[in-house]
Amino acid sequence: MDLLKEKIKAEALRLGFSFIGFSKPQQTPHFHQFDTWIKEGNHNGLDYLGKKYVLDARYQPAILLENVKTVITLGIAFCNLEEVQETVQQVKMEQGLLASYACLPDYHHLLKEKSKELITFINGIQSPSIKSKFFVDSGPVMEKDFAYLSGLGWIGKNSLFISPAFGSFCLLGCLFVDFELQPDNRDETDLCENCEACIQACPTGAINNNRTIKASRCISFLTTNTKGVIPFELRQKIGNKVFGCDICQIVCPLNSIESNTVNQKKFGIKTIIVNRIDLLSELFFSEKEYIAKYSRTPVAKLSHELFLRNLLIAIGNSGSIKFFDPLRNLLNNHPSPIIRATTAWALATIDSELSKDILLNTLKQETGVEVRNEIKKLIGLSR
Ligand code: B12
Ligand code: SF4
Ligand code: SF4
Repeated sequence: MDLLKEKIKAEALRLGFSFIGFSKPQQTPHFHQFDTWIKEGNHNGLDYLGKKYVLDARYQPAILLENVKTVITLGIAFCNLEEVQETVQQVKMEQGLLASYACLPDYHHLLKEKSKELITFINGIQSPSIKSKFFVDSGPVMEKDFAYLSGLGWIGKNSLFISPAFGSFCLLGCLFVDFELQPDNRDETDLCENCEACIQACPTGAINNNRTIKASRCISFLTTNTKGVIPFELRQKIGNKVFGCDICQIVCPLNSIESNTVNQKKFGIKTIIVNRIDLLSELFFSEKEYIAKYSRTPVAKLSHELFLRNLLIAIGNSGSIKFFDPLRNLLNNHPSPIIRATTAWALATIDSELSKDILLNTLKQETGVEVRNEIKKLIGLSR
């Protein structure tokens, strides 16, 4: 390995990255799968992925930085799998679940900050100063495919990148730089073999059999990207998940408990909120309380209104009668039609008989078309 590459690698690991790999800024091996995925309309609701600039950049990544010579892929393994498994097993009827990454400080900032430290280091040993651009979770860059291209692991059937050492509970970023480094060799290992645990466990059947997913059926998409009401037929399948979903990773036999915990500590990431949440108390959160709890986490990308919508789905799925009175109040008084429609659904899901009169009465005064249609559907009236 050349000396510069060795120094960069050592510094990245010292900074707390779990792995680092090097590749050319070339078209990645699965560009055509991505292109087909877009043409088949699997990206519905993630329309930015089908935009020309994204397709152009994924087709030819070199357009993203003038004179780019190398892509450095960086990853952090972040999850305490033991805790996540315990949480999922012990979650109570009146609790909701957040995905594990949602309980950390926002990873976009974390990775960006660490990448800046790495750039400073490189500038200290390289002359002249480098030009670089860092991407994390960014549409134009196929981050998983660059990780694969640099020999760091492979893409599993759940469509996530899997590192043989750290599993899939990791987050990726790509640093484009304008100097040459020897690319790493691709590793063709694929330990998914005959396993299909993720495909079978996915509650919404979102996982295709070609290592991609139907984004619009994925609970992660439904709870973090959907802007209006969540499609009727998928609400019950969301279960108790309020933000994101970890199921296809929890069931994956390749996720290792020890390595992830050790790495989370090394990178200096501390879980800042717990992933089990009390549905009733969060239902009463003011906007201010919501911001106070979630502003530093990835949950903050959701408005309070959409977070409340997600809580209501989990509340409906809890089947607990304890929520009836607060829901009644929301149904009649909340200013948002998204919230009133989802509340009507939650009431009917908890107890269709008991909710019938409440919904009929609401219909007499409700003016929102969407809410009226929802109620009519729930009580079996034609529109
Ligand atoms: C859009 C997006 C989503 C969408 C769509 C996800 C998807 N799988 O397409 C939604 C909102 C649903 C989502 C959910 C999640 N996401 Co997301 N998401 C992205 C984003 C921004 C783009 C992904 C994308 O382009 N999808 C379109 C598909 C077609 O392209 P692709 O995923 O790259 O597809 C590859 C494979 O399908 C593969 N492939 C296809 N066919 C074949 C065939 C063979 C034989 C092989 C080997 C491979 C292969 O090649 C394709 C090209 O790389 C990336 C960041 C990035 N820029 O890469 C993060 C990213 C993928 N997400 C991430 C995470 C953490 C999640 C969640 C786990 C969050 C959660 N806990 O709720 C879930 C997991 C859902 C899942 N099972 O994929 C991480 C994944 C880390 C990892 N280990 O892979 C990423 C990389 C963000 C990051 N910076 O770390 N996400
Ligand atoms: S994140 Fe959840 S809903 Fe999405 S593919 Fe995985 S198991 Fe299915
Ligand atoms: S659960 Fe099985 S098939 Fe799915 S990603 Fe893990 S090893 Fe591969």
